[in-house]
Amino acid sequence: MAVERTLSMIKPDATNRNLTGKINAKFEEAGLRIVAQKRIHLSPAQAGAFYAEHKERPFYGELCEFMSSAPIVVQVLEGEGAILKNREVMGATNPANAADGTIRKDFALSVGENSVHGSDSPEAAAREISFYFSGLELVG
Ligand code: IDP
Repeated sequence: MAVERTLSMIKPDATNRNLTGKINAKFEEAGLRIVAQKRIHLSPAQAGAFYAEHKERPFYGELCEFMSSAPIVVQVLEGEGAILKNREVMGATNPANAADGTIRKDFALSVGENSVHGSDSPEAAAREISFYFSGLELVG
């Protein structure tokens, strides 16, 4: 399987509860390497731009408000099959449906406040990584 990179966000509900280290441990235990990472605070407009593909969905306003409510940690994870592997480590969108041992099962509060984001395709990963990181910030 090819080595891939994927974009991850540790969301406000998790940064508020000081869970960055515990979540990063799950990534590293799964063989995902954190090759870039920074803590930022999105404006509502920046959150809206990141989630533009969801703008027709009923939860879009709530999602943008939540994602700009506190700092987030944005990161690039690297590894074999990293995009799918990260989705597995994250668990289902709704923590009620997430498998045991996943980040969302262990830490998420609700379907909205679900602790992490991960790119869902190679195209999304490329777009989302370049949304937050320049080439100079990505360690080879
Ligand atoms: P994903 O993050 O698992 O890929 P998506 O369906 O792409 O899930 O939704 C993006 C984000 O929007 C979710 O992670 C969650 O924070 C939020 N979201 C999704 N569905 C709902 C909902 O029904 N109510 C509130 N927020 C939602």
